[in-house]
Amino acid sequence: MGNAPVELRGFRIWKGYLDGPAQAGLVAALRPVLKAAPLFRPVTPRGQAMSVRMTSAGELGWVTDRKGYRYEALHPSGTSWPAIPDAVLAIWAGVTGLERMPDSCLINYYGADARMSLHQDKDEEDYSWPVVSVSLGDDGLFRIGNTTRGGKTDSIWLGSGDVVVMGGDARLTYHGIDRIRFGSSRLLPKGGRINLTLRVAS
Ligand code: MD3
Ligand code: FE
Repeated sequence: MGNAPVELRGFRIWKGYLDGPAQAGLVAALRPVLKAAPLFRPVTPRGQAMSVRMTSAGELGWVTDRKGYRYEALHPSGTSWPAIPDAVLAIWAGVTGLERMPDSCLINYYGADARMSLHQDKDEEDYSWPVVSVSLGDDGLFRIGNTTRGGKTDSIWLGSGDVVVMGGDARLTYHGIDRIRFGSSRLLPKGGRINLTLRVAS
């Protein structure tokens, strides 16, 4: 679906990969996932509450608390994470062409004042697998840096239905979300931005 991808610092960005009905279908598929595994507000190892709320689907979910950043088989409430919806797996297959499916789908929710500072994704066992991001709802200003801290960065607005693939040399690039344009989309009834991050964690 959609146009050919744009390449930025090794990131493959598919603008409008999902059309309106596909985005709405994805939100509908996420509803039971969020009901079974409610969003929670994670705390960094240093005890700082994150502004993004999150939960996961799949065999493993990414969590952070005083004990550190890691993947866990259980939601903080003690229940297993729900399965990754087929519509989400179809996006992974479509943009990566891989037979191996992700074992983790992190669901990040950004309210009006949420952001995510520049970081690398380094908690996975094998960095040769790509990471795929799906944006839904309000626009988010995505910043891409380098494989080491510092240096020049590029920024790009990610809108609802955009899909980003990061693989190869770009897999360990610093990235983050500076801010969202709250209310820019009508996809989510209460506004905000959802980002799905698909990964092979182990
Ligand atoms: C990084 N989330 O949860 S996804 C994260 O929009 C995270 O919620 C941001 O960074 C968000 O770790 C950005 C965009 C993205 C896409 C592909 C990647 C980040 C990536 C591939 C490798 C590393
Ligand atoms: Fe990340």
